Amino acid sequence: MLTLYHSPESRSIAILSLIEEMGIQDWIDVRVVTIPRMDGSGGRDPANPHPEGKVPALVHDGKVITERGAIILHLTSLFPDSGMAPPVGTPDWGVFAMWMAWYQGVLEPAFIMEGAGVSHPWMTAAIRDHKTAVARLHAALEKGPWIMGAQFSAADILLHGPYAWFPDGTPDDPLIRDWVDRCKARPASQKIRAEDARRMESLRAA
Ligand SMILES: N[C@@H](CCC(=O)N[C@@H](CS)C(=O)NCC(=O)O)C(=O)O
Repeated sequence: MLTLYHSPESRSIAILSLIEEMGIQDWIDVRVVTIPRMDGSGGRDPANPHPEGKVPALVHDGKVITERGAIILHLTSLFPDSGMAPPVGTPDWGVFAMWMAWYQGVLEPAFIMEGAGVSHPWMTAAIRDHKTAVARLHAALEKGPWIMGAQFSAADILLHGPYAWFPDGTPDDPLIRDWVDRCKARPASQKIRAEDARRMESLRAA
């Protein structure tokens, strides 16, 4: 049994979009939980099994899986016919797994560091900076039109996320901006975002 813990308008929307793109909605029970929000609203939800009270959390037969990259690897491996990732064990799958790890370990931290105006030699040595990460994105998209090449994949869902949320933080690079727009224009993304906005409204009204 698979259960996804989700909170509206948060990082877990990437997993909802993935589920929609994969067409595996019938296999996953989605539970909406609250999280503490930056504006002081919300709060940790005792129903959420994430060890830090965050979202997303995927529970598979009692095992708790957190971190979007890991959840994406798990779901795309469990449902290999969905077309959202290369076949497990192929060189392309290795590249796909690389993008998952690179997002979590490099792109998002570098994006946050830039937004926070923080720089430190230890951070720069370990993860470089947003500009360097953007150069890598640009190089992948030059071969594009998607991160993995000709085919849209879960790598696009994960990697375009911060730019979809924070347009002001999106690099002034037509290749990247057009890619973000293409990701946002996907019917699955539009549907999930509209549903999520409604969920957020009812949460605020509650
Ligand atoms: N590294 C995690 C980050 C998860 C995360 O930070 N989620 C935010 C939502 S956008 C959250 O749950 N925040 C609530 C909190 O900080 O307690 C991932 O990629 O899944």
